[in-house]
Amino acid sequence: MNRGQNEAIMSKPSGATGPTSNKTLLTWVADMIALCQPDKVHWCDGSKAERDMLTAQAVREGVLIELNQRKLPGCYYHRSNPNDVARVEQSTFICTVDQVEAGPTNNWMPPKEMYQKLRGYCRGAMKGRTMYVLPYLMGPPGSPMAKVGIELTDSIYVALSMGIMTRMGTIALDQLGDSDEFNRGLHCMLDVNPDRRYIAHFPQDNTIISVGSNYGGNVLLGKKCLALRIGSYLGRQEGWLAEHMLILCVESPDGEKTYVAAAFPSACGKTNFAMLIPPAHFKGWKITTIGDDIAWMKPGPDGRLYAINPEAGYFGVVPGTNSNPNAVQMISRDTVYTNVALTPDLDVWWEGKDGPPPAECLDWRGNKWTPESKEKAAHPNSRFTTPMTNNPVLAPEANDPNGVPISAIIFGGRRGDTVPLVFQAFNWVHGVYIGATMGSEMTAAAVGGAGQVRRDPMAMLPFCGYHMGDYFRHWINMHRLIKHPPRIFHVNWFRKNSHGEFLWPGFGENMRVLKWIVDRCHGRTDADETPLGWVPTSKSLDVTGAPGLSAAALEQAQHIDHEEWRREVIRQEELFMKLYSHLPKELIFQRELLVARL
Ligand code: OXD
Ligand code: MN
Repeated sequence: MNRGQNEAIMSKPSGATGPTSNKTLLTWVADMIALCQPDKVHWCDGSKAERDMLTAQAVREGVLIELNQRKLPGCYYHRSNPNDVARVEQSTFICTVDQVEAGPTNNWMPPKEMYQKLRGYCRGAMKGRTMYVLPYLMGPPGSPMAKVGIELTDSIYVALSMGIMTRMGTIALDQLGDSDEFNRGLHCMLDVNPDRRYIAHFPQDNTIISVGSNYGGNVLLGKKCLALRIGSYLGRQEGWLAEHMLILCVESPDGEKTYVAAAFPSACGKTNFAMLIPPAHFKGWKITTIGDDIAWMKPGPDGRLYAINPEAGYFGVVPGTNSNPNAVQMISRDTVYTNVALTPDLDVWWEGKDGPPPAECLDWRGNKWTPESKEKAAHPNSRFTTPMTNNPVLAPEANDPNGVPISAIIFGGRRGDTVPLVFQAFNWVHGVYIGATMGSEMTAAAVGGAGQVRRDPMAMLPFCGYHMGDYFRHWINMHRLIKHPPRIFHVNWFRKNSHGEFLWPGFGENMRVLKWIVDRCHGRTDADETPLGWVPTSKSLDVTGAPGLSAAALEQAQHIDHEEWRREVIRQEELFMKLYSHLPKELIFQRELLVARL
């Protein structure tokens, strides 16, 4: 970008000017400028020159630290406010006119009241600051499923991160044209104070206002806010599904491609699974990634369910990444690291990273750390933000505007007990029941409660933008629109023995389960019927050469204990009671059938 152009977009705020003739957009931006009163307004075009300029500025301002460019070319380091390291579900609101629409699993406030409160916080909040106008596209360009959002933010970290996570800039304005159908997002950091932290969604206005935070999940508005909360609301109206799912392709040695979507709660290994490296035994098999966190799925003209990944980058949990060489390679360049530890030679470190710990470094808070320190050097929810094009196994289909046809949907939680390694639903409604009753131990991705088992239906508890009971109804209804529905499965990689050791080796070895799932989808492998669903026969799960997996451990990993399951059904009851008035009767029948089978 030359200097002249740059000055044009770094203009003094003057109402309705910008690199678009879209009147609705210009008017809305002008209104927000009048409200927030920034000193400058920068419309982002998404170019490389702009990125370089903003990165240099962020380094000058101390928002980013340039990492060792010899070891980590194009990589930068960010440390967040220590009070702002994860999603805050207690500050996340769905503001529909009628509280019933938001349902009992969401925080709610009437839109009028919330607008008033947040407009109060935003008034003059950008004085002395720059407002970045970020037009962004969720989905491949030209896709009929893609959506446009505009995020206004006073955070340069957000501007740079949205440039990685979405197709940001002119490309989005081109897709939008003169349409008034875009998500309106406003983000003001304020003083990053938990007492004035709100992530408020107004699904009826396709609007989001986020204040008081600078943590990705709260402020990269395309991700959880638009792609899931507002997306799920729009999906119900328009006949599609917005899901917290990775999308991967399993390619066989003879080139057969099977597409799989999988919903796991936050920080349960979705990114790792999406770029899994098959063990040597699976010579010629390949996994490629379409998406690592979010799937938008819509019935296609051939009666199959088609999925796109609306995102263009990955915002992943760093600790645990080094178990996957693809992921290690992916984050070795052009990546922003947040809240890991910083070594004296400007490298990054986290607990569990290969090699010895540094003799000394700065922890995620910026304090001196040595291996004797009691605290962790990296925050357990430290993150990388990296473009999907860095992924060595990125599927070319990630850019296909039509998406990919899904053959299998996998639900999975983190459960130390009760839940077997893998089972398959008897049919779609049974699959919806399995997804609806999913439980998982909470992780560091959200503030509070880590380790406790909670019901997390379809891994969407924190992300469903309307009544969860209506969401289940929408899932059941979708069946009518899909002539060839995906098969539905449940997995649990995290079951432990009585010594607290994992029974299943996990990581790349998950390919063994994936292969069984794919074979089931193509009707070419056997299964045994159990009360929970179909499970692999003793011969159909290929465990040849699985490291450290004894027959006894596998048996334990797959064991169904009827007593434990009776208790599990009682625990599921709590969520069902909460949703009772909107709970599809089909799910109550499924529950009765399960009890009868136990
Ligand atoms: C995420 C999350 O960041 O689920 O993807 O919290
Ligand atoms: Mn997620």
